[in-house]
Amino acid sequence: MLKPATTDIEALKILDDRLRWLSSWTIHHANHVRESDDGLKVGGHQASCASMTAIMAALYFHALGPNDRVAVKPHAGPVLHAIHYLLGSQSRDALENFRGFGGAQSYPSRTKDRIPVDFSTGSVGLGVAITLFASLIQDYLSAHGWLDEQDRGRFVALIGDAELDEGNIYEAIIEGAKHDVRNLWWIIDYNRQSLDATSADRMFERFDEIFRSCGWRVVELRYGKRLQAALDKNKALKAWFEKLSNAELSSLHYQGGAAWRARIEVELGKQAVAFLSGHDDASLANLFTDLGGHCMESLVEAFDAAKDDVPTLFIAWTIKGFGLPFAGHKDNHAGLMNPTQLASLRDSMAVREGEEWEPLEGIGDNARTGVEALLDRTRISREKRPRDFGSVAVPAISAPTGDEQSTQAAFGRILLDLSKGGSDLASRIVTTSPDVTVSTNLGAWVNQRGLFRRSDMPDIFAQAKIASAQKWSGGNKGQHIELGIAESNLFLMLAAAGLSGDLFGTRLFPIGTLYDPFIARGLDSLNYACYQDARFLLVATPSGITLGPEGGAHQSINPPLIALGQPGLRHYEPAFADELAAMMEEAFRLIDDPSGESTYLRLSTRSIAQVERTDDRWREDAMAGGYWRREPEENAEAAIVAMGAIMPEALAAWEELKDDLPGLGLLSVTSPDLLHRGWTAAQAARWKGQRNPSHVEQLLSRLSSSAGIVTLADAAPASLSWLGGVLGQRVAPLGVDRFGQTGNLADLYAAYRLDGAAITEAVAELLLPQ
Ligand SMILES: Cc1ncc(C[n+]2csc(CCOP(=O)(O)OP(=O)(O)O)c2C)c(N)n1
Ligand SMILES: [Mg+2]
Repeated sequence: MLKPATTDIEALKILDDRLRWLSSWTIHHANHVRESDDGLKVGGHQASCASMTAIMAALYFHALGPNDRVAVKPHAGPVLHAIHYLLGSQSRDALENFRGFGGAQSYPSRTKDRIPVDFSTGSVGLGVAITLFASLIQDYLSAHGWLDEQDRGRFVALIGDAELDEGNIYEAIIEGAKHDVRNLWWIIDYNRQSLDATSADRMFERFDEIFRSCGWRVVELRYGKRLQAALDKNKALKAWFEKLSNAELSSLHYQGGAAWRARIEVELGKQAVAFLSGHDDASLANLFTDLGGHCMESLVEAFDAAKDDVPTLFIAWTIKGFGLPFAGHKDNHAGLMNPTQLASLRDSMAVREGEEWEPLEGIGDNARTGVEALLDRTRISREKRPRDFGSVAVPAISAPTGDEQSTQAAFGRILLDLSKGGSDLASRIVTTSPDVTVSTNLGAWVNQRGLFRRSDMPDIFAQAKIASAQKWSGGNKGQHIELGIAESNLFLMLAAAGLSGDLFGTRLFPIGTLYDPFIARGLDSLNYACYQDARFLLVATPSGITLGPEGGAHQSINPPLIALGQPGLRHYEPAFADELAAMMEEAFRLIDDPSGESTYLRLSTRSIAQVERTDDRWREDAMAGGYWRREPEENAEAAIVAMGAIMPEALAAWEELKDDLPGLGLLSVTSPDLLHRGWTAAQAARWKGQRNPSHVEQLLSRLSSSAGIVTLADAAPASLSWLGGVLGQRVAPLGVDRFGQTGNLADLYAAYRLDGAAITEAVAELLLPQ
């Protein structure tokens, strides 16, 4: 009778071959078989796929449970598609259309692929780190009673070794160590090659040390069973093998058995005679490719042995392009087999011509039953998780009272009120900040709701009765996750928390705060969060030169332009507290709306006189991107358009100029982003015959077609200058286009031309004959 374990190992080996074949074929088909209309190279990474088919076979068909979530090395996407193809959850159509419009995506995509993709990947390093934050969110949900024990899982990242150069990985593991992160498996496809060439040897065994010092278990899978046995028998051979540099090793793998023999003969002489005489060239090459990451027994053993929750780094040695003709060649990253090479791989895999897509093609009858049984038993989800986590009521949010307020202070007050209100929404808010909790006004919220820690953290200062405005104790019911100063981590945390519904079936409302200029520090992580449709509220404050004495290093200039070009993120910039309240309400609604998005609020520390409203009419327009703060007369010849914290200057200039310029309007822009989007969407709709003018067109059509507009923003002038393109009106854009400096507001606004004098000059230039 066969032992079941042996059967599984054999079946896994067969599946490893199937994955190597199907991933190679999918890429080949897209490049060499499918018709090309435009002659563009399609591309794909056969070598990067072949490198980790054994690892992925062992993982998906053996180790993963139904709740485990995986971030797949981006250029191994075709292997993931092949896995789902074998499981019946990926269609042949999608594979035939790999990298085509609507086909299987080049890099796994949560939103665009039809198979369940837990985390999108593409920008290397980020997919790795998001798993760590997702694991923290899992602990957060468990601690708050939102996730049952049986629904918890492990978070796995499949990593290219060159990804380890991305600094965001180390920022993440440092943060993870502080939070005692667990249930992580990071598996390195250690093929010692990157995109350009073989990787530097000098980091050898350094990665282990770095991870160990952050509390990780490191498991190195250097040799497969056969190679281990051979090297154990011959110490000289082992020592020699282990001294080979990455480049030497790869070049030998590429050259094959004869090259191994020649090198060993020269360098080991008598010490290796017996060893060499026991192998012909083919068996030598085969033996030396038996590295840990290609040895099914070693992989299964290692995964089986790591079932506790200690975060574990597996370093699985592999050969880039394993089993393919360019295995080990330093230039193989984007290498594609030619049709002859592909045909020979096909023959070696016993795949009949014409049957290339047949899932279990080439598997003999005896083995087939075992393979099918293993596929049946595979525990990963075959379907995308339904979006059925219900919706959360968003209560009306009212503006804090006070004649003079800054938007930053109002933000803190609104959160405090929410906290005291005790709504379902408030219990689902999780705040996070990279060491700027207090200075972005989250303090009062944290005093109410506490820091999140898996184990209790006393506030030592409070215990010692030292006076402080800030309570700083933590426990497992806390709702604020404090991060170190690493903005990339903030965005990855927002990404993970913002996917809590999709990943865990419970919607959280994540709010992250940071200083506006430091958005740029984590920009790719922010883009990454938006790319996979994570939902959150980003509050960036302080902002602009309105920050005054803090100076140029902290005064942001271009984030509104970043937001203008960032899909999935809505920029709002309020001037007054009531606008902010409406925006926060909208932002929460958008988090929960299946077709919503994330929101970026750009706030300020400048306290300004609030408006008295006589009605609510401004609100709808403000939420759409702008409203007339001072209505223009029909066909007015001039308007001031202003955004955010410099509204007092705009209002004062309006007062000053209104008598000389009858009918002068003052447009308050609350979101250049929304106005611009509406404008381009309306244009696109017009091409399809729909004639509804966009909000910005409606607003500006109140002015004469030759009107002059002065735009004013404490930001890059291009944030608003484009308004002139909407109806062809003339624009004088005021804003900040040089680095800021220290100073009081009057001095700074004068120096950077944001004051009344600048507005008057700009209006004059537009309207008076020169
Ligand atoms: C942030 C980022 N920079 C650059 C790239 C381009 N790129 C894609 S793969 C790669 C090298 C990958 O090497 P490795 O991680 O070792 O993967 P392998 O293909 O060897 O498995 C690079 C530089 C990218 N995808 N993301
Ligand atoms: Mg590599």
